[in-house]
Amino acid sequence: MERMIESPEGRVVQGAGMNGTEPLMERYIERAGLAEVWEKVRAGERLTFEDGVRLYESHEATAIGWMANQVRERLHGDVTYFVRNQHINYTNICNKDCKFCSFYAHKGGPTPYELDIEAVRQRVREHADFPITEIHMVGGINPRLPYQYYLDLVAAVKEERPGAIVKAFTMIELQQIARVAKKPLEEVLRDLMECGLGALPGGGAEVLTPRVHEELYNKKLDWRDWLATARVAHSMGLKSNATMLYGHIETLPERVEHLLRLRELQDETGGFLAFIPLAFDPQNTKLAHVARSTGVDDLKTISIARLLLDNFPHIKAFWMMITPPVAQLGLRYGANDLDGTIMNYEITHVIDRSNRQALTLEQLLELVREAGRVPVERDGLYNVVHRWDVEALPAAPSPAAAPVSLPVLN
Ligand code: V47
Repeated sequence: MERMIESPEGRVVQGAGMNGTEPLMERYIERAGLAEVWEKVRAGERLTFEDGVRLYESHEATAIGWMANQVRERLHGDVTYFVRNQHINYTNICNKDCKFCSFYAHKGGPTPYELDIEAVRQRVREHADFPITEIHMVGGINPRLPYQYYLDLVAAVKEERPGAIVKAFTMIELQQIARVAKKPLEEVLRDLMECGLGALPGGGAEVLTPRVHEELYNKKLDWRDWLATARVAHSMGLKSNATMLYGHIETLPERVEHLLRLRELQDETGGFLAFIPLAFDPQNTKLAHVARSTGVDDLKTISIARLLLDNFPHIKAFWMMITPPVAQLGLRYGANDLDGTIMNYEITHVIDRSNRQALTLEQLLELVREAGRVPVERDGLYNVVHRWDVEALPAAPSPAAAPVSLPVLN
């Protein structure tokens, strides 16, 4: 059965099974014991918790990836988003002691730092010649920072980069800001939005189950409070992302539980833009003995997210965590976004020994095109900045320019 479906880009795209591979793949999927799941995916029916666990327990990554790719193509065709963005981590001082974290300052770990507003401005100015359209800013829970610091931080970045979306503060940071402000969360969000806050990143969700919370990050928000904070932000019109930190102590059913909790909130608010699976990097953490996730697990996690999160428009293959080659493959396993140039990432270190902290526009375009996809540059809210299938790459790096304002797609 073929279906015509409206994509988030507002285009009508062909339904599953239009590329001629369906009969072959269906036989393979049946042999893999996933026929029932495929029937539902094909019919656009919602998958259950049991379906999610069955997918995770299957070793047939190619079958799972193919199904996820059908859904990805239904929604987005070949369109693959990326963003020219910059990450800024304003402090690594944190009182939460999460066992999976190597970023926060502690004895024998990184030296503590706290960027003052001028230093943050300077970071933004370092890339003044580059047309960045998203500034992603997060930091540790640093009890020394007063309310005014956060307001000044957002206002300063917005002033330096008026054309960019300031995507800042995870749910736990927002709760900390409300605590130091001694104001209700709604009021704090309103103040931050007035200063220029445009969206929220997806961090801090970790694995939204009581056991993982208790064992790894019990000083941070638990699943109920993380979701409750996101609910308030969404109700005020702020879009956010959601992540899952996988590949440590969590079980496969716990991953599914996490995804379904996100799906339930998305049904209620529609406020999530993208889901980003974050592969755990054990180096220099209290879980240094844990083996790093494999390429198969990274790809399956992208695919299963695409299949279970039927109400999330975007699934991101975050190249920094899984390496550019695996992220590129992810574009055929359900992902429709690669994140972006990043510029500098301090939470973890890139895992392919290249010590890479950034990708150039040319590298991103090549990754996308080589995967047979169409690169579309977006801003932090998925407004289209430029379709790179219609114009050749300029010979010299493009000059700094504010993106033209195009309609919000989601
Ligand atoms: O919340 C911490 C994770 C997150 C480690 O919204 C670790 O577009 C791996 O949320 N190994 C911050 N991950 C990063 C984040 C993010 C990244 C990219 C895009 C977006 C988005 C959001 O990093 C933290 C935590 O879950 N993290 N330690 C680690 N050792």
